[in-house]
Amino acid sequence: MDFDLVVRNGTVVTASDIWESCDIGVKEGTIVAVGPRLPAAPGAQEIDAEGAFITPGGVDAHVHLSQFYEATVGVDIDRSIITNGAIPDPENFVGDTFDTGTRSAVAGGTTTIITFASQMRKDESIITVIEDYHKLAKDQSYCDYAFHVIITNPTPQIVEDEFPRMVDEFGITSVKLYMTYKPLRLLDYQILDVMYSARKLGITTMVHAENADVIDWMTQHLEQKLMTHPYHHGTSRPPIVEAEATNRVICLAELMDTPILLVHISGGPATKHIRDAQTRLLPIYGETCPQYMFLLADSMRKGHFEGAKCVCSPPIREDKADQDAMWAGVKNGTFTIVSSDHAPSKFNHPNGKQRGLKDGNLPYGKFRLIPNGLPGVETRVPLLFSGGVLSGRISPQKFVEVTSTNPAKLYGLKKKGSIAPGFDADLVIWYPQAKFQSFKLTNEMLHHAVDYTPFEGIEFKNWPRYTIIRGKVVFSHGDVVGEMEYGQYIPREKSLLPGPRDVWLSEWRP
Ligand code: DUC
Ligand code: ZN
Ligand code: ZN
Ligand code: ZN
Repeated sequence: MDFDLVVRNGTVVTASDIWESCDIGVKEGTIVAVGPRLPAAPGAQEIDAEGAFITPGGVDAHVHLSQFYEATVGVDIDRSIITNGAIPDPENFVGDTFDTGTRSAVAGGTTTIITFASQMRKDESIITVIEDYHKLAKDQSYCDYAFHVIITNPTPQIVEDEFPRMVDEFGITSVKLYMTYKPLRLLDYQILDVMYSARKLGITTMVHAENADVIDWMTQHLEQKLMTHPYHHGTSRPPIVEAEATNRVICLAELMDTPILLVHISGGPATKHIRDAQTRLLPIYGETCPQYMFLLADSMRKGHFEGAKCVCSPPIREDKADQDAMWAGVKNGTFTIVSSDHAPSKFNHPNGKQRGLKDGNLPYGKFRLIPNGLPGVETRVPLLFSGGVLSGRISPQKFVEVTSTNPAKLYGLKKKGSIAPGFDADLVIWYPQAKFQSFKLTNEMLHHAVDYTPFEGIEFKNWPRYTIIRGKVVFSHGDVVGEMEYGQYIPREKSLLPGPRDVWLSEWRP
């Protein structure tokens, strides 16, 4: 057959199957054949997988690029000064823009990201926000990309008039909302406004579930006791804070009969609420992240301010039982997806200030002033492969399911997330295991624009050898060889996973 590319002799993994000695035939960026010894016409590019694993390109459904992070800091900010289109002060942005963030993505086997177009100003049209982010991303992305919209002010104009346009004109079928952070959070009343419209339109609502008042109260009392070291970021929001908000928003979603995804779940108690809801067949989905599977808070105690490198929300937990609950939740299906929540800022700012260390009076800073979020778009897939599959904790199929297939299905990326005819030829070819020399990660090996990784020193037993997007090699043997203009915007369909059940509480029916 006349293929453009044939990948030969791989161990091809999908979310359900493994085929050894398998070839993949690609024509015009699409997979057209999968099977043994595919006959290829001369002229086709050939890549020998040498028996190594071939997995679908990673789909990272939770990535922040070019996003103003000041709002995650515990101070009131004047949101009217913020615009998404222009970067007033790079220090106030997440560490990565589209070029560096997506370069990092492909170097770690991720071929599609879903990143956030974030409504910042109180009165801002989300159509303008989406257009602004399109400008930021256009010709600046090494990988394919799609958008979620963050809603911080769900006016009737937005939920009634702009949501339908968001779905129909832009192919955006998911929104994220926050239950915490003063400048971002929605009250329960507003969450219902979003859900009511989301249900009608087939939108999936992503929720950052933490109880804002508890966090504020705890933070204030910790500051009075001078417990302001970065480590105490976790003290200010123990697992029950996440569990309460998770349970509350599940109740709201049940009332509205609408699918939600609980983003970046970190603790066992919240996981249990999600599991219980799923057992009752509610369309409740869960996401966790590698930082909650691989890190524990103890490492944050070191140094005066070093712990700031691991400040994210929800926090990295101190109890191993929470970490174990993340792995159990991945294995038993409670977590539909594992995403990076890549939301970094530099540890050492160009202006000499350290990450959030804005109060020079305290040698260990104030955790309240540290922007929340970590880099991780490059390490997600290799961590799950090395620390999950090769360490015997999850099967190859489960790895594919949570890093690629499910995020594609959940968010309506119809041609992403599998290796089968008709799908985009987005592939990761790994090293043959016998040929791979394990190594310990250092930040210099990574391709983001951030000056640290929270996963420094972790051992990797494999790493993507080739990353291929729509039939084109974009990363090979440690080098990014793709071009920044190559990544395409992917308009999305509605979720392919189960949605509303048409079951109502009391006489309420919309
Ligand atoms: N939530 C995110 O999703 N990312 C970074 C910070 C946060 O709180
Ligand atoms: Zn969040
Ligand atoms: Zn302390
Ligand atoms: Zn996030």
